[in-house]
Amino acid sequence: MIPLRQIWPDNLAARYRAAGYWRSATFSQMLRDRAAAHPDRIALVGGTERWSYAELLARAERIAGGLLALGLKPGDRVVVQLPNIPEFLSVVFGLFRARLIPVYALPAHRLVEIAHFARKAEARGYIVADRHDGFDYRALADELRAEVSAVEHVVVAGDGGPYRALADLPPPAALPAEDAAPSDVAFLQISGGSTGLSKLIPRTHDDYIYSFAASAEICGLGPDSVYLAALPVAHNFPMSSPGVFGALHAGARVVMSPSPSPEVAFPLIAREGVTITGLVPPLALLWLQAAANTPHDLSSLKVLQVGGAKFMPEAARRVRPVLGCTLQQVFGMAEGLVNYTRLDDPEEIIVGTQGRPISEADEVLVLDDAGHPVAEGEVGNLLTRGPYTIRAYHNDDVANARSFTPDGYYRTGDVVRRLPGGYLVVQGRATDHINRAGEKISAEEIEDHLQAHAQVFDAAVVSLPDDYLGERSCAFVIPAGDPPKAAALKAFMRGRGLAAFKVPDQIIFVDAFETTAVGKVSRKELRASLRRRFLAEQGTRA
Ligand code: AMP
Ligand code: DBH
Repeated sequence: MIPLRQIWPDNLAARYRAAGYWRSATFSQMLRDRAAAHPDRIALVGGTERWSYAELLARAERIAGGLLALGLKPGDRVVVQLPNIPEFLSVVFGLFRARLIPVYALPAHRLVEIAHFARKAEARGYIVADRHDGFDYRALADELRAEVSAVEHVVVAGDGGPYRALADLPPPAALPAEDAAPSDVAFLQISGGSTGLSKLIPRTHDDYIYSFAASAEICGLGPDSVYLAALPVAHNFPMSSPGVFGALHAGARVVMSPSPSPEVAFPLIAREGVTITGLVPPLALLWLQAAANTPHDLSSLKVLQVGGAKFMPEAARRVRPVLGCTLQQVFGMAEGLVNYTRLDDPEEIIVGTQGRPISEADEVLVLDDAGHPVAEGEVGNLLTRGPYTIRAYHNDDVANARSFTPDGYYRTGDVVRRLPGGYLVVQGRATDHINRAGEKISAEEIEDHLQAHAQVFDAAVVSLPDDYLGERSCAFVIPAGDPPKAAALKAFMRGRGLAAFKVPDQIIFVDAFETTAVGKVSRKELRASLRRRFLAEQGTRA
């Protein structure tokens, strides 16, 4: 197995420890400490379950022993694909306790993505829910095992069907006596995949605990806070900014919402007295609309976080008057750097910026295309390094060469302006991915799948502005002979086992792509020119 590591230069690691950013703690230790300090406090609410801190710990330890008894060995990687159910947390804390490595997949992922994660991480296990949102994950497990035979162990939260149910693990094996080292990689998070397939992001106990503990402080979490996990909790934002881990670190309560829709989330906010939650912009718009005349009492909500994609100032301005709470903009990435507007920032900052970094140790560069720093307030490429930003992806030399500078900065691909005080305004991005309601889609990956269709000669995928999604995906397709029906092409894409959010929202057939005098255009220029021409035509028609 390719070893998991995340290495900062010695001098910086020493500085991060000396400054107290890295606290020499591990996930297992954190949960043990909290369970010892306040065993009976409710940690987690979901469905009909209400677990105290002591109960969460006991369940995690039982799962840890059971997974080892199945034959998984410390160091093995396990793909975890669970929706927002309490078992998400008992499973991942169980994996940490057994020194197994979770690889976080989203419920929306399908065979293409899961097989990619399993291969890249060399996973031996796969933990899923039985069903969620009308989809049977046990069937996906069948397909995965047929494709990636190294995945020997499947465990199912709920009805196991042909597989082992989580509630029916074998009698526990002895747990490892030694805890992981704080500098060890704790899990693999998933990047949105700006070029090609998603990359695996190794995060250490030290760096991740720092990021969510510091986030919890910035977000004002304490023992009386109630955090609603509305977005899929495997995503880095609801996991760690401050997310479910930040909430548990603060001794607060986590409420799992099975869906982010107002119909499901509003009654939970009222019933559980939720004080803070996080949304992507399209959902925030939906909540603003629904909150205007809801029978549910939302007055407990103090902070609404919005991030994952740019929240436009006009919408941002409405949060306080409509919901009666503070907006917090969050601009983060699974690779590390997270920016927040602070709760007591002036309204112009909260509405008009995407916040400033968590840490005074976050190093932020805003550079022009030649690599020179731009003046304050000018637009440039955002690069960063710091105590919780990775130095390398797992098992991906090509991406590493592209995404990191020789002195260890992560090239975020985001184009920003930096204002006085370090506040960032996201202006756009340098790479060609689509940010569809916070889900990042690689143009390249989708073009590859389109080209696999017999009636597709060539395809270019671009983002188009969308009132609701922020951006939607549009595929320009040159047919090979008779064009296929757009609906058939979409069905073909779904049939390839792709997450549904990656299926192009719109397909436009064209006869040819323009070429320059040289007869050759870079994909990037081609996409830009297709987008420009389409928007210009729309403009003239409107
Ligand atoms: P990932 O690297 O897949 O975790 O995706 C992180 C990316 O999401 C960032 O690099 C940004 O492009 C985008 N993003 C996250 N939050 C925001 C935000 N508040 N405004 C604009 N873009 C955002
Ligand atoms: O989009 C993201 O990846 C994101 C957004 C907000 C993120 O990873 C985060 C906060 O931590």
